[in-house]
Amino acid sequence: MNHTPIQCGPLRMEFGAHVYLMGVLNVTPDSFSDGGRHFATDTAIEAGLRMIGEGADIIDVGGESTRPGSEGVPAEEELRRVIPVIEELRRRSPVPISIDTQKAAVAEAALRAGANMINDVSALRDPRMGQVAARSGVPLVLMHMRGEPRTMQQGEIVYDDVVAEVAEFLSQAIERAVSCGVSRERIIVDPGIGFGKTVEHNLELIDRLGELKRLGRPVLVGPSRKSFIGKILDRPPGERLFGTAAAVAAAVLRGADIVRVHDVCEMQQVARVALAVRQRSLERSR
Ligand code: HH2
Repeated sequence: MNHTPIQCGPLRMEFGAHVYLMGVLNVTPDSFSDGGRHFATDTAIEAGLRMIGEGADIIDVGGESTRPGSEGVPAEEELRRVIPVIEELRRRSPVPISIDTQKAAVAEAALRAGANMINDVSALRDPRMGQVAARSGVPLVLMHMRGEPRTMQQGEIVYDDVVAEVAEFLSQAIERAVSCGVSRERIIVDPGIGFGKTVEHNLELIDRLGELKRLGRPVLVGPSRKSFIGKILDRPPGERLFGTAAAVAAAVLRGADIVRVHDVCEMQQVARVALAVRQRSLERSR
């Protein structure tokens, strides 16, 4: 499906013919795969610039880990972590910056500091987030999560039909955002790989991504180094590069428009080849 292009800072995102690479920049001490690595402002900025050099289309800056079991941090601490990084990246590069936050106050300050997109893994749980997104007019990512990070992987995780339930949740989230004044044309949806899901649920969501495309919005997928890959391969996060490549290729073949990844250089190659196969197959079916 070809969507109306979305303007994200200087980047005009034209879906269908492109897959966009969102580079993960966690300014946190405790993220599951790169926690602590970019916690100092300077190293975070360097990492962001490196990803830009490697071809990232968007840099997703986050100051709060959402790994299973994490407690969350106060807004002041999140701001202290992300704002200097956003300001400096903005000063040094025109590449769009996305703010990965569940808090309206953090999103607002990040936009003032130069961010161009809001990535809200809680899909507007903060009642003010919709207004902030509407007023700023930036693209908004709405993601599915079962419960909250502290508890999402606890107990038995049961869905009757995970894809149908995620699609229904996202459809309602879109309507909630639209009722706050967010333009439908600027919304991007995300099935939330690893957020309250078993290995099978994650695989099912990637395999049936086409059903989420029926929501009529571009789809972002974030499988990078996640634990379903670790469980399949029995490998720690630092050894999930090839597993991530397989998940990215599968997601792109099934229609992903944006992939959120840690390893920009490698995944850009993977995404481009998978996109070439996807386009070939579309041409043949025309
Ligand atoms: N995954 C994570 C964080 N933000 N945002 C979107 N839209 N989609 C995702 O799948 C997604 C996300 C979790 O991964 P990571 O940032 O690497 O880890 P942590 O939350 O521990 O910082």
